[in-house]
Amino acid sequence: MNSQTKTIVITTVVTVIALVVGFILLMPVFGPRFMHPIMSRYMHGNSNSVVSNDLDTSAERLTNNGTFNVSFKSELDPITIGSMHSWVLHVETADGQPVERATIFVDGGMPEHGHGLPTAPQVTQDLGNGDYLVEGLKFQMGGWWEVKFNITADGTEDNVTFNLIVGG
Ligand SMILES: [Cu+2]
Repeated sequence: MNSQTKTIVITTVVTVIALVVGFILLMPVFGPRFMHPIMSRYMHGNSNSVVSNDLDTSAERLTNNGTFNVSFKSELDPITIGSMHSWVLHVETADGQPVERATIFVDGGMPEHGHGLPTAPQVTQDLGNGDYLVEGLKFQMGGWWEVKFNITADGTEDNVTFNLIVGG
């Protein structure tokens, strides 16, 4: 083989290796979004069995800094895929006193897929006695969802995350 052929072969091999290595390295960055439509069925089947063992899916949890004890009741039980519905969120102090006039923001998504909620749920009513109406919740696919609440009352802010397995 002459030197020109050698150069072409080496260049080709190096380019292919660079592309393969680059693709593998970038998978964690682009993987969840890129693969979502193609792989979602496989990932959901997979994620259900993986996360259900040690995931805390209780409907009552203490906020991250222990400020509030928060629980929810879903209008839909069990929660079905793709159904718009509401929750009633109940907020208490750590020692059980209802927290009224709180400011609450809702966020969430699917941690394993790197996407957020398909809707923008909001607290639309302070029902009194520490109860708040959360409207506009929807989970458009089965699997592990997180629903997060940012709660501020009497100048103290804290956060809580609920885990849901939608669609069993
Ligand atoms: Cu998803």
